[in-house]
Order: sequence, then structure tokens, then C-alpha cells
Amino acid sequence: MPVRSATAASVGLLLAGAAAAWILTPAPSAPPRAATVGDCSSLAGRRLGPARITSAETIGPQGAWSAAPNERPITVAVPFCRVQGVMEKEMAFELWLPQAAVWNGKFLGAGVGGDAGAFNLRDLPRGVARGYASATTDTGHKSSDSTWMMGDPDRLANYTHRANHLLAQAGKAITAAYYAKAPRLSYFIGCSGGGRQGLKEMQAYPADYDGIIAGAPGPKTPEMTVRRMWEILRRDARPGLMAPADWALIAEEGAKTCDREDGVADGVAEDPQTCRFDPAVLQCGKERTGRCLSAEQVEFAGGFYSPMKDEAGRAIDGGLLPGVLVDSGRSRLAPATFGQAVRRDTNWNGAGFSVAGDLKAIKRVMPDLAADKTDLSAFERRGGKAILYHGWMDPAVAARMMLAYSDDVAKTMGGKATADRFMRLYMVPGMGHCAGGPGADQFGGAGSDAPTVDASHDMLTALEDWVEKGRAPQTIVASKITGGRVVRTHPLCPYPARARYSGKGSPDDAASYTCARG
Ligand SMILES: [Ca+2]
Repeated sequence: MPVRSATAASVGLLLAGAAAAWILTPAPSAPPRAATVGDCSSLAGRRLGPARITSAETIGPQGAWSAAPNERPITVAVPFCRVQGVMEKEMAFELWLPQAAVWNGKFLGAGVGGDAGAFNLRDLPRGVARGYASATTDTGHKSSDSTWMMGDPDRLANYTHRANHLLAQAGKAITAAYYAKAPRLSYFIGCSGGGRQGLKEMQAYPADYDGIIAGAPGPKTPEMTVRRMWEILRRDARPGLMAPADWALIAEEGAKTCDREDGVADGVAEDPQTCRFDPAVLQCGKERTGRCLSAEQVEFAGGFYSPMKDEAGRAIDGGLLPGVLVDSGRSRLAPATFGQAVRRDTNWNGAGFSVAGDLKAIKRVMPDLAADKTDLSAFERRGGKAILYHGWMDPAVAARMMLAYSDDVAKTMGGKATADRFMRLYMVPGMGHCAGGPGADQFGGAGSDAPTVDASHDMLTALEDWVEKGRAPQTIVASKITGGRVVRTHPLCPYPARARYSGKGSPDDAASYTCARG
């Protein structure tokens, strides 16, 4: 089995941290030349599907090549044709085409997280190395533009759903022109906002992709964005009440309690849903000395773990699981959404925000932001297959939202067994948002190959086997990599199964566990 060198897969790019100032080469003035198979430069200037190609150049093998000045360099092992272009007015895209002799005959769309505005430059080289024609879009704005959500309904629609649908059309058309042959199969991969894009493709454009991997997708993104804003305003209203160490204490104690409850103290909880943890046990008093919280802190912090309620007392979400660290990062997407998209105000300071009112408003101005459609019969009828995954310890996209969506799909599609025929969900113990945390977080989801590339370690390979050979994915063994070495393996079980420790062997070895239901 092929073993590849492990990469430290921080998916920072997917979290909208990357500010890729992308400068497109102007379209050449010369008329398009007739294309011949595998002739890269002949693509420049052509219009194919919804795409206008602005640049096409061969990138040769080299040790350190950067797609943009502020992007991390990658090793180019095999040459590829780099196509850059625009769809409609402003949706920029990249399509990387391996040489015809090594093309696997397939197309890969790579999603982008956060508020997009950048390219997924991790899954592009990964796709090319596997022989895929691989494409990504910024969805129509640059992350350097901090006011892109102001007022333009087209931009909001492109971001919420249109850009990736057009990417599938453009990418397939250019791929077909380059190889003189249409791709036989198409796949999509993404996490966070990129996962939401994957769900959206499956729900709204079921003919675009044969296989989809969607990580931490946040089906109910409007509700989730309201929670982020609600959290920010709630914290701002009580400055100085909670130090970072206080939040950490609650998360650590919660995680410790839930870790032990699954029968093996290995640093991660198999299923924190079944775990009971009340932050009140941390209240300073006779029984609790040393690190402890005041009654006021316990009440305040506990509110973040409870379901968020609207002004009429109706629960909008399921709250956070014990052990999750309340996210101290300031989402810029939530204030931009409610300031710019809803109120058309770049200087909005939170005034007038209400859970019920702003939830209604966000659904009005971004009607396609939610990716919670549960009738997936069109996707299923075409033979489409989907693998979803989610970190149990995700502070940004609550795990309960993922479970609820999975259950709702099963209900709509006629039961869990029917849904299992085309969709599997893997909950990842001890993993945060897309990656990171104490758990084993390398399994070939979005961002990088697993250290072992086969169907029982690498999700993209598992999905290929499902689509192409009819072999449904089973247990996937995730790895934890520290200092370039695999230091721990752990089985990911198809939900609702969970890993059970056999009672013997190292808790850090996947072989010491079996997947079981209940
Ligand atoms: Ca445990």
C-alpha cells in the first residue's frame, strides 16, 4: 500500500485565515488558438462553459513553489497545467491539470472555508498528485476585502451556493477540452465552509458530483452565525469576568470527566453526548479549593453550554458539549453578516441585535446560506455517495447540529438503513474544528492525505472505493501525528457506532478497539 510522508495538516487556510491577495494575469489580446490534447498554453484566452481563462502555464517539478506570494511553498513532484480564470463578473478560480499520461480521468472540486475569498491550495496539490484535474474558487470576492458583504445580493448568492456549482461546470468543460475527453467521475472535498459547500452541492446540484466529502459543514449556518454573534455580544457585555484560564478550566474538567466515562482514560471522549458535566462542580467552596470559579462565573459560562434561546424562550440550537472550549476567537463573519449583509452598515456595533429578529433577517438576505435540506433522493438516485465527518470537540460548528442533520436525513429518506446506502457520518473523538485537539485527526479528510493511503485510513480513498467499486466505507483508522511521526491511531466508526476499548492493549493503538453500536 502506498505510504506518503505525513504533512502537519493545519487547515488554517480553510478557516479563512489566509489572506490571499490574488492578482489575475490580464487576458491575452491574441485570439484563442485551437487546442490540442495536453497543450497547456493554448487554453489561455479561451471561454469554456461559464469560464473565461486568463492564464494557462505549465508548472514544472521543483522543490519549493508558491501559488501566490504569501502562500506556503509546496513541492511540485509532477508537472501540471495551471489554469487561472474568472466565472461571470468576478468569481476567480484555479484549475490544475496533471499531464494527460497521468490523469486519472476524474475531476476534483475543492471547497474553501470561513467567508471564502481565497483558494483551497491544500487539496489542489493533493488532488494533482493523485491524478485528479483539481479546481477551487474564491466564490467571487477576495478575503482582503473586508466589506464584501455590503449590499450586493449577487455576491451573497455566489458565496452561498452559485460559485461552486459554476466551478463544477467550468472545471469539467476545461478538463474535457484539455484532454479531449470528459471526466468520467467527479468528487468534491471541503471542511468548515468548504464542508457546507459540499452539502450544498449534494442538496441543490445533485448532478455535479458523484462523491462528496463534507467536514464540519454546519447545515444550519444561519442559526450557527446567530450563536457566534450572540456569544460575542454576551462576552463583550461582561468584560473581565472570565479569564482565558477560566474557560480552559471548564473545558479541561469537562473533557476529563467525559474521557473517563467511556471506560478508558486516554485523553478523549468517545461520545460526549452521553456524558454529564455540570460546571457548578468547579465553584469555589469547601469542597473545591485551588483553581475554581465564582458562582457568577459558573452561571455565566454555563449559559454558553446550554441551548441558545430566542427572546420568546424557544431553543434555537443544542448548545455546546462538555469538554468543548468556548471559542475565544472573534468571528469576523458573524459581525459582517449582521452588520453589512443585514443592516448595510460597516460600522455596526451590535446595537439592536436579537436572536429571533436577526435569525429571520439572515435567512431573508441569504436564503441559501442554510445547507439543511434533508431530501437527498436526487443525489442518491444518481448513485451519489457522501462521507461526512465532524470533530466532537468542535467549538465553532457544534457537533449536535451535525448529528441532528444526520438523523433528519435518515427520517426523510426512509430510515437509517436507506440513508446508509449513500451517506456515512464519522464523528471524530477529541478533534476540534476540522483538525487539532488531543484526538487522532489525520484521516484523509479535507487538507491532506492520511499517512497511509488506503480505504481503511484515508477518507478520499474510501469514497473512491464506494463510488467506483461499490464497497461502502467501514471503520477508518485515524492517526495523530506529532513531529512528523504517527504517535497514536484510533478508529473512527460510522455513526452511531462508537469505538469500544477491548480491555487490553495500548489505548493509543486502534487495534485495541472495536466499533459497536449502543
Ligand atoms: Ca476516553
